[in-house]
Amino acid sequence: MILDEEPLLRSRGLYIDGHWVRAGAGGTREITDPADDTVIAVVDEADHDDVRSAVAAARSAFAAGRWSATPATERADYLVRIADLLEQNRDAIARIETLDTGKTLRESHIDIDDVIAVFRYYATLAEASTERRVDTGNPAVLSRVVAEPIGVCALIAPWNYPLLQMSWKIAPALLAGCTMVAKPSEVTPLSTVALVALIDRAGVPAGVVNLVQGGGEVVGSALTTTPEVDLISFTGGAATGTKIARNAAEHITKVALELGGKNPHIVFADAEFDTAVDAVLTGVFLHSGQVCSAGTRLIVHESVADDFVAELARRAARIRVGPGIDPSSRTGPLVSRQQRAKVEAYVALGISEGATLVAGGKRPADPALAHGSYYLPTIFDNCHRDMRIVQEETFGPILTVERFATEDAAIALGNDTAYGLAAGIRTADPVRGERVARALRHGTVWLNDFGYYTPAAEWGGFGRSGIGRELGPGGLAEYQEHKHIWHNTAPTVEGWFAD
Ligand code: TXE
Repeated sequence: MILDEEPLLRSRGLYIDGHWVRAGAGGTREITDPADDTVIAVVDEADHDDVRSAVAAARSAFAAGRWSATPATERADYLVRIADLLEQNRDAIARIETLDTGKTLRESHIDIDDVIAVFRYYATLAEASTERRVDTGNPAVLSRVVAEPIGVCALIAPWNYPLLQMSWKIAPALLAGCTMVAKPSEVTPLSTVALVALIDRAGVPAGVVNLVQGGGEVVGSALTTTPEVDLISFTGGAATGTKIARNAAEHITKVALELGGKNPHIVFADAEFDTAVDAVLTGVFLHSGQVCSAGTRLIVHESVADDFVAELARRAARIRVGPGIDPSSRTGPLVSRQQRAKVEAYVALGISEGATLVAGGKRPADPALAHGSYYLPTIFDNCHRDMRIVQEETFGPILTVERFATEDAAIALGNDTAYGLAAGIRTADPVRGERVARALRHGTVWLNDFGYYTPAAEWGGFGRSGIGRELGPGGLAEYQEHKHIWHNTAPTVEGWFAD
């Protein structure tokens, strides 16, 4: 197996209460490289009892109070140490991520740099005041609202950005003073195992970060049905998010959910043609479209649509699909055969719904790619809002094209989705751009750019894209409770119930 010798993956078990342990019932799972379907590692698979031990470890570490009582600036030092260790192991982790997910090495390097940036960003928030004074109108009363850690957190991540998504949860949870049980996707656990190895090396106290591995039905559900967890932070599919919210309701457990999107990319007639084509292509086909904020719905002005779509189709056919580990590949395979089957079903659906296939729509012909989960960048023209391929998240390299005549129609189309994660606008008119940006009901709007984010700005969705925010100060607040302390420094008899 390719990753047998990787030092960061020396242990592929569970990490509970500061120790690497084997899954109690001896369960294991093979992890495969989607580029050729070979087994690259075998990891442990937890069961209910393992999850119970991990949650108990996090609960007793929280109850002991040492981590939450550690000054935030000291907790920030741990974040910096983790970031330094990630930096030292950047290439090894990028390779692990590429072999596990299929994404290109270049993308994995960008991901790891973003992971490092998120740990460093949250370290800077330690200096921010966690106390807000409130004027009660009574000078004798010292009233303030303080932020405290919410407690034990269940952190559940998906397979498209395994380490990135997990870091968006672990970094603020650590800074807030929480303890946690992390569960990476069973499809792509390896980079999270590596991160936990570095967290251990950084000296984060036992019980603060725990790792369980395994599938959603057993491990995920055990983590999200227990009353011992105070917050569930989940990134994944809408169906699973619904299940988790339902489970959480049983114990009134707080949830933070990021459930994907069906994101419009609106191109006005005055947009600079070449940069708009370039941005639409990257926006939808990066990581073979397995991006929650992928710009999967092109909404283009009717006066430029024919030329625009023709150029997109020409360029899409030239995208070099291949193994992520090969530097000449521009995009890799889908994460699994199962995900490709889902994409293929959507392409068949698009054809049956009457959309016009203008690019892709099949697996690559190259026999060298026959064993991987590859699919060609695909474009459907002549789509309309009632089609399921326009409304549902396909999570693959599929772009749909709709046309519009007026700004109002473009906005109406852009908002005509149950989701609301992200949207893009391309126009040479900044006034119109700002107007449309305000009218779109999406958590992130890019004006003449697409796909960028910064750890300092909140990320999350309107509508069915989820609940809550990650990143930024708002992403830290998810891991905090806010307590109002009313301190009367000169109490007197009020005499409400006077003798
Ligand atoms: O995700 P799941 P799947 C979308 C995308 C994709 C679809 C399905 O459209 O095609 O979701 O993907 C854990 N209780 N996104 O099925 O199931 C699971 O083990 C608790 C969008 O692979 O949502 C994994 O760790 N946890 C998305 C995590 O949930 C459960 C990224 C995500 O898996 C569970 C990925 C349960 N009952 C897919 N069932 C985004 N927002 O970016 C599963 N899990």
